[in-house]
Amino acid sequence: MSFSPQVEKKKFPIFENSDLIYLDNAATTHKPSIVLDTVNKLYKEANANVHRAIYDLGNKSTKLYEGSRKKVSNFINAYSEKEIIFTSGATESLNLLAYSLSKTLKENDEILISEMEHHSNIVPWQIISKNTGAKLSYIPINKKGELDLDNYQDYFNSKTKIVSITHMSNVLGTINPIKFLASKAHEVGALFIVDGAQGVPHMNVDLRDINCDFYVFSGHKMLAPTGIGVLWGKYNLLNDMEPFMGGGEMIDTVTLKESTWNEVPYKFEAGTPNFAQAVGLGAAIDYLNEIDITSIARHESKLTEYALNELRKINNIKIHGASAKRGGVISFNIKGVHSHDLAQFLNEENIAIRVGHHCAQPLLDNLGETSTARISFYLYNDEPDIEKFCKALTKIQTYF
Ligand code: 7TS
Repeated sequence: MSFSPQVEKKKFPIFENSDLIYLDNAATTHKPSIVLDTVNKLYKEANANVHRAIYDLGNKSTKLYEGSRKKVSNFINAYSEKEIIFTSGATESLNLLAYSLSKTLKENDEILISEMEHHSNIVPWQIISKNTGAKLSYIPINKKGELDLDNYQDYFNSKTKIVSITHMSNVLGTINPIKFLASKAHEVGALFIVDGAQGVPHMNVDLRDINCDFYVFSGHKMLAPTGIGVLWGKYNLLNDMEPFMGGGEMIDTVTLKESTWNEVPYKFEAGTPNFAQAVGLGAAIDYLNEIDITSIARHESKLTEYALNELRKINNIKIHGASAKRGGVISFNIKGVHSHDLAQFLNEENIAIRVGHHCAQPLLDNLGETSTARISFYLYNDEPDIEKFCKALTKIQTYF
């Protein structure tokens, strides 16, 4: 099935009566009317706290909230909706995992991540490494901007207990061989976590096929509201883990002496969850299913190929990363033009791109840069967006 980005774009109010060219989708995506309307409708017609109000309104909101959990579960082919934990985003999901799994770590155990991770998949592990004495190691990156797995045996060993790797780099667009990494982690008895913040929004994710143990992502990068994200984990693993936050709903009993925990997933959903945003995520998933995520992946792949060809025609440009397996994210620098000047100039033309270290400073260090310019696509971008963007880049060069 194919779709028209121009037709879809009309369903996003932010683009109404605007010539905005939005190329910062790795940071966050815009919301179609159906998502905004769904959230609005929930507040107007079904606003009551979930899992506690026993009047009609409460039943309605709870049903919608749990319905979203089912939609998420189907979207990523989880074994059961009980394995879907709603969090505020990928960052919270990763912190939850780092905190809860740290209870099983001993001094000299090893945690393995990579040099291309987003800070949210580095800093929580640095914190628990310090707290537990477990060693944090990094898979390096090769010249193409891929994980250097030539000597993977050096990284996966009997001390490795946790491996946590991004599905796709938010700077280079490199798509990592996560199925291979999952099997290598499991061969040494380690748990395998995938940071899917740049995965699920852009490609078909089948958790059973990947065979990872945990997978995390954020709703706002896939057309849903902010403040909602997902932690998926295998049920038995979640069941054995300690809760991250304490509070309402995550308990079974509380006495002055101690508390016992509710069952998974509620054990990990302390307090009033972001139920309106969760319902919005359900609407975003319906929308993505209607277009079909595989068509979106194909569209982004074509657009990336087109953009790379057009960018290569620009003088003095350095495009970072050259992996054959890449998604719709391109980072570059133009000699003689600071990336912040570039972004400001593009802003004058109503073109939105991100510049900076993209919360991936170790990766930027590896590239020998302190800042890059980055464009990232979604389903509503098209070739004319790229043409206008490249034309603006050429104009900037004559200016500087
Ligand atoms: N992991 C990856 C790979 C990401 O790209 C991001 C956000 C996160 C985790 C954290 O997601 P959050 O929703 O919890 O913040 N990446 C970006 C970015 O590239 N520009 O702004 C945010």
